[in-house]
Amino acid sequence: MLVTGGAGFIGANFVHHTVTRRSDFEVCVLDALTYAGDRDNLKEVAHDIRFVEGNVCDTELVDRLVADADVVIHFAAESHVDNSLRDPGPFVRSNIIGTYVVLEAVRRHGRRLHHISTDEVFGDLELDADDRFTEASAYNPSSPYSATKASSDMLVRAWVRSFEVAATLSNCANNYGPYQHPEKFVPRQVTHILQGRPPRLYGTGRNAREWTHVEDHNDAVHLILEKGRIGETYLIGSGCEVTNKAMVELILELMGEPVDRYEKVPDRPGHDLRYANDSSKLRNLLGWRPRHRHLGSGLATTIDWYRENEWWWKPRKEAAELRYSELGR
Ligand code: NAD
Ligand code: TDX
Repeated sequence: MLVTGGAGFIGANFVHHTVTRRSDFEVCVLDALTYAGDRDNLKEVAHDIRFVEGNVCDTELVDRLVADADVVIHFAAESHVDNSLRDPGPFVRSNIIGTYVVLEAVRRHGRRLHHISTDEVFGDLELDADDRFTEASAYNPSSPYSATKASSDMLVRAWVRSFEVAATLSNCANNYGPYQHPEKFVPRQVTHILQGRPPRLYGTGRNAREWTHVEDHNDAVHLILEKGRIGETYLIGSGCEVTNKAMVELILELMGEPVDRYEKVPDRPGHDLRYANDSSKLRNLLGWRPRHRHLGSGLATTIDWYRENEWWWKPRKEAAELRYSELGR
């Protein structure tokens, strides 16, 4: 199994999951080790995998690694909306060109591909409504990040239809869990609190997200690999939808702080209002059930992980906060 982006947050958790639960797979990770990827994230499984430092845009390298694999899981991407607003270039290169390079290699060698994507490709939903994205929702991305992820999905769909590439796709809601970069919402707030600083809430805090534990995301990816139908898309979401304000309050409460001890900061330009996935296709056809159905307990173990792994997040946080200070957020 070739795992692109396997040194990032979700990819590294996927590699841990695969090594510990699926001894039938030999895992090779391809990762460019951008600011978001680190071999530290794979330290515990370093002896069980092959690691190749390289870029998914490198045609020759990707061709060689895909030739050696039976199946490719494509996580590699630039993943942070705020960074895409500062500089969209790396997003266009890694997310669009990178996916094109992977697709062409998979086509040449007749390999199975699973493409990892996001619910952000559908744009956003109205606040205070109860509708959800489905596999049939129209693509309507808002940010440079989501536009490049939408482009990558479109490429995968076209390669399935035109070249009969054996690919499946999944679009997951917001993830949380260990090894998530402190630029992202949950680890940013948790590590702020651990440093005695108030969390930072964008705009009104009414924007809502559906929070899915990374282990549940990765369970779904393995299920789709085993039982998914080629060419199909599956939406992944826990059903735990909360406003950002409620999420900050929950984190503060779990960490024993007053729930109003947060700061409001200027909003993200073009900030998507609400995301929520209807994952009934995945639940009904493939039998997926999230293990972490209770947001409070999933968050509590995640908070513990950050409490115990300051060595991991501290240097990353300093760099991320420098980028945020330039944006006034
Ligand atoms: P991340 O930023 O933590 O990790 C991305 C990894 O990809 C890093 O290890 C990085 O070094 C690597 N990478 C980036 N560009 C590369 C390139 N050109 N060549 C090789 N490697 C490269 O991201 P994440 O949160 O783990 O997201 C992984 C995937 O899941 C992405 O495709 C993202 O769009 C998708 N996704 C993320 C979420 C979420 O909440 N984080 C939700 C849904 C979907
Ligand atoms: O400090 C913050 N304060 C705040 O209010 C940060 C970092 C974020 N926010 C808000 C913005 C969003 O409404 O919290 C929400 C979550 O923010 P992010 O963690 O940046 O996630 P989001 O923009 O929703 O995108 C995430 O989910 C979908 C991932 O980063 C994407 O990779 C994934 O595709």
